[in-house]
Amino acid sequence: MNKILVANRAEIALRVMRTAKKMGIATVAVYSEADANMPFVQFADESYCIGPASSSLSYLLGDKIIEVAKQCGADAIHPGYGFLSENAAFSQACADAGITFIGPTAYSINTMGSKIAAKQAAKKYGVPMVPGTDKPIADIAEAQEIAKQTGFPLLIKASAGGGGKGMRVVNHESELEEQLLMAKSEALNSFKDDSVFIEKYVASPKHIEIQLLADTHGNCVYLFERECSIQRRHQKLIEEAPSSCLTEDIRKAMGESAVSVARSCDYHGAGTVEFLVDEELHFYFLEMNTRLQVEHCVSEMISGVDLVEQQILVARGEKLAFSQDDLKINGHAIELRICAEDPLNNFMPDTGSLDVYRRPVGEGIRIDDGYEEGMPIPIYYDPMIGKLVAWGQNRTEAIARLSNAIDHFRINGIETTLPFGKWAIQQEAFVKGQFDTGFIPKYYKPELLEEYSKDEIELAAAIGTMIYKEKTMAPKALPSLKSNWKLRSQLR
Ligand code: MV4
Repeated sequence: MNKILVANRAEIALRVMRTAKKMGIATVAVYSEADANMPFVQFADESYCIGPASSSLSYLLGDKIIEVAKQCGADAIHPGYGFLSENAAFSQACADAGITFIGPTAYSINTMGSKIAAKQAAKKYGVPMVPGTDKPIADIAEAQEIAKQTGFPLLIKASAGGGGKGMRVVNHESELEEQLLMAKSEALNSFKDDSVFIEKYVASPKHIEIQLLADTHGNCVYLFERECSIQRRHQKLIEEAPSSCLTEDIRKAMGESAVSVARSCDYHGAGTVEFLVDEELHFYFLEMNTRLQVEHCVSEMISGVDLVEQQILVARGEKLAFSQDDLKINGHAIELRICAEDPLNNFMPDTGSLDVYRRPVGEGIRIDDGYEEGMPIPIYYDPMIGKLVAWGQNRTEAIARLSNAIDHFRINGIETTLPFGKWAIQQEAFVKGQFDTGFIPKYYKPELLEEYSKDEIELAAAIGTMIYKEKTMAPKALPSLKSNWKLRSQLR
């Protein structure tokens, strides 16, 4: 493997290219017209524009990207996350074109892409499941029969859904028929597949996922868990490794179950198995993500393994160079996603430019980002600017380092999730590690962030005074007081 084309953009494109360069492999960027000045385009050895800003006319054009790979002599394609990363047809098209897809086969993607097929495959390997069905619900009579076993509330989920899409809670028998019809029609509209299944509703679960690595020789290891319960609208905001609630026994049981899920679909490469964990620490298989995930960094930091490097080695056909017993958890890592979203306004995507963008530095701090100061955040794509990750010897040290790094991150020109992160990691429930997927709805109110912007308000007032003095005093008296600072309100 001599040249890798990265079929993605921004932070993950950079992340993949860094490892490729480290391994002495040449890199190719493909980019949209909106991304011409992005750091990943500059960083690549070669870059090709593949179309206009809209993803469907650029980053989602599999055939065009394969054509570019052929033309420039790339022998592999890394899809990153999102876009084409879990597209079975694209994995197959790469294989058919003689290009190595750095990811799983179409078979693995298809099996795990259908939640019903995934449950059927995993069940054969004895993976724990939420009580319910692993067959499409044919009619209301069948739904009523299943409801007798699960009780209420129950969940109707779309087989082609995932990540929270196409889920409906049914609280009472009387709503079942209506909800079933709605769920089916919604699934048909969204996914062109109206198959749905039913599960008992697990109240206030924790979301814990297991990072896996599998080679093409039948070896598979787990790189421990990530605690991802701090989410909003199925969008993760904070992830950490390890989880503070697992015992060694449960960690091992979950790891081994995750390996079974991988075996059930003949998996190779990096992948993640998601579990729901209830209050008694019972865990249940949810779904498998057949890609490198945004939050992979925390697993890298506690395991010392470069997951992209391993993806590349596996794609080359090499055997994993380590076994489960070689892997140990070292310290603790916490990641905050820095998104161009306004936590004071329902986390709505915020538009604008990074007028000021200064990264903190410090021991144990890793920043994976995709933009530089002065750049606009395009509206066409995911609003994530980057990720701030802190590692410490233990959870307390990781929290302290993350907190300090948030304080020293300067972003002006756009609202971000930084103040939310600062607030979240100071909450008693977070510090104690006693939280579940209900953390944000239970504790978060925008008003609570006000004290986190206080410093900024004071700073703005001080700058305002300075500008006022500059304007009113004799100009010659204060030649050095010219300020480049602008008030936030003027920037918006
Ligand atoms: C559930 C559940 C409760 N019971 N399944 C949401 C995303 C998708 N991967 C599955 N999800 C859930 N499935 C049963 N049987 C609750 C959720 C859920 C959730 C899961 C993980 C993280 C955040 C969540 C927020 C709301 C609901």
